[in-house]
Amino acid sequence: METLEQMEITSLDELITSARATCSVPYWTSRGDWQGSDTTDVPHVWRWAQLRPQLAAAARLLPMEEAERRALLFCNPGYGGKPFATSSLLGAYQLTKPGENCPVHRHTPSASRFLLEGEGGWTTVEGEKCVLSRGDVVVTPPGAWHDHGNDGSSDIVWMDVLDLPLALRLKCNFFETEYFEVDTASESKAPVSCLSQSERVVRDYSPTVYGTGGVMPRFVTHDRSTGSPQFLYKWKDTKVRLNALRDFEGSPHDGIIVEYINPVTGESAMQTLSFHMQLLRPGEGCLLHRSTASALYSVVEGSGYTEVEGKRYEWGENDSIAVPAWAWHAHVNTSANRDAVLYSVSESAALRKLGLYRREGRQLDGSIVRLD
Ligand code: 1HN
Repeated sequence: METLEQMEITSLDELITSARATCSVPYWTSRGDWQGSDTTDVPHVWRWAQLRPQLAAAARLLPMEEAERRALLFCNPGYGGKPFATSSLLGAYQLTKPGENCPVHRHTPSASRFLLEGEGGWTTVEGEKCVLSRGDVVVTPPGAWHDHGNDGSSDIVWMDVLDLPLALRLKCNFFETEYFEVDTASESKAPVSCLSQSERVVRDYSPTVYGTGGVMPRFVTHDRSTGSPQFLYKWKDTKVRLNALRDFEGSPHDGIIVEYINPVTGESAMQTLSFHMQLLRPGEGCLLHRSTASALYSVVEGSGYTEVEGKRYEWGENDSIAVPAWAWHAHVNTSANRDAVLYSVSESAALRKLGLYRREGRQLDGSIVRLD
């Protein structure tokens, strides 16, 4: 009997069979398998009016000790029930009752919270207690210790966005929960295991040090994380900037749009995630555009719709909208007298670093231009 290696291959079909038997495949038979994109996520809106009552039920029925996090994870219908909002982003609405907290931990995925409801919710990031009001953003860079809680008198709800699906696909998703601090009050200087961090810098450190663009103290270290040294971005500051810009023409594709940045480098606020806030003036409709990054939006103010690949997705306050990568989309503020404001998170920062970011837009005459 001839071995596989000894058999002479006399046809292309035999070659294919022989190649498969040795775990290879002829290039010319496999092109369809890897050309294009394997993204399966679809546009979707998670409606606040539908999910908020479910969170209330979870608050009523489930003690925090059993939930660990009282979060409703967004499942993109394109992923058959997996908790991925888009190909790269995990999103969730999370409710924390007064007095509850989530123990300190750190992980490789980049994470962010955006406060939707209530006062007194906080995340302590590397010893900075960031107390959130509606519209505030807090980022927890990879490897930064963080714990959460609610010191207020009513429930708080925020939207979590993490690049966990991206980290999973890159096989670098790690979580750690063993956190130690030296108890300064005790005789022994041995580190002890802690569930929460002590505050090591003053409240509102981030907005105090970095909140005014254009000036920055030169007597503090900016080396605080793998990304931005600013962890907390206040909505009141962003709102002032958006209003100051409202009479500019803005972007035809995104209206009056600003990006949350690392104040030291001017780059995106995180190594992998970018954060934007955009103002759509009354009646403003944007032109279609698409990018290689997916995005998850939260409606801060107003109402309107996003057209994605020819279909309209209506939205109102606190709704969350997933726009898949490379999908043509445009936002429209349908109100004649009210602003619409959209917050969004995308993985474009990661793609830019990898040289994989690309953006295209349609012009008024229908032609397509490369934007980035
Ligand atoms: C979350 O808030 C964290 O606290 C980690 O960093 C993982 C997974 C799903 C929803 C929320 C965090 C999470 C999460």
